[in-house]
Amino acid sequence: MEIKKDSFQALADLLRGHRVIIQTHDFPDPDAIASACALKELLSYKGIPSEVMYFGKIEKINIKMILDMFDLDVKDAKEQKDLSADDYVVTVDGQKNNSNFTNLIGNEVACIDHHPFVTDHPYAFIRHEITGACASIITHWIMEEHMPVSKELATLLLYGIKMDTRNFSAGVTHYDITAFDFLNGIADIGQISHLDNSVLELSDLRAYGAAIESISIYDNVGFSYIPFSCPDGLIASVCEFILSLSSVQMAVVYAERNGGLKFSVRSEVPELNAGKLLHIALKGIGNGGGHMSMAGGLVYPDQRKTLGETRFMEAMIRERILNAYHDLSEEREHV
Ligand SMILES: [Mn+2]
Repeated sequence: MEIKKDSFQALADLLRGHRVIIQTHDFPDPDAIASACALKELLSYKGIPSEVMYFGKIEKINIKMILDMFDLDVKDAKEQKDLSADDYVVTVDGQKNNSNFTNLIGNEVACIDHHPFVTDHPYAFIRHEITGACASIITHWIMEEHMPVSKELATLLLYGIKMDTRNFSAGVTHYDITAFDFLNGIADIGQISHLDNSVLELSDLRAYGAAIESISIYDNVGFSYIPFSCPDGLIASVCEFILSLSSVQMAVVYAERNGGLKFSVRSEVPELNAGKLLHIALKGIGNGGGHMSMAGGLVYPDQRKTLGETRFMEAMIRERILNAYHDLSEEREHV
């Protein structure tokens, strides 16, 4: 029997006999955690031990909850003193050289991902499928290998797929649906709704409160300032919340950060690149960048001082963003 180059069997053959590290991206989300932990179980089912690691931070409450709920062993790579160049690293839900993938000491031999393939790293094994969630790829492997699936594992995988496809509304393929169909019969739907209903920590409300207090809307752009430091994930969540206002098509939220300012932008303005906008807006006082619909950035501490006290700073930021907005809109009309 010929083994397909990107089959689970080919991956197992490659990894057998080596120390295996499954690496997620630096700020793992439910899809990354589900994919990595389910792969660990599948490998272990085939007699191959492995460890799941990330290099970054776990910030969101729902991630802390799934680690706890399903008793998952996910390690912080920064705390591992025994990593070696001989370790075989499998990058899951991302690729080596992605900006959110810190390079581990080990040898990246395999990649399993559902994002557009951009790396030129010479992986020995690649399983790439453009689909809604990476967890769907692992689920299909589990189905093909006839691995018995516990309620917990099915719940975790289903939650990963659900989160990465925004409740099956974004980027879903038939491949995700067949994975869902399989998991749905086993998973604990009560636990999924408990996770759905537990996205905020009490302390997060301070950030939401500050953002609501300071919100101002110019045209269809909503601005909010949070006068204290908070994690990137929380600023992004607040930004999505501001974007959910019907009168807002672009949300700009920024928070104090080590003497500077940390920015998050979310946009649903068609054909206007949020990354480009933030890059232009922060030129000379910091840096910014990102994608079409989401962007992040920083104002450097020495430049933050030159913006003056709060109300001047807020006005200055607004002006910079709106100018960049209008410049880009005009550019777009002249194409
Ligand atoms: Mn993903």
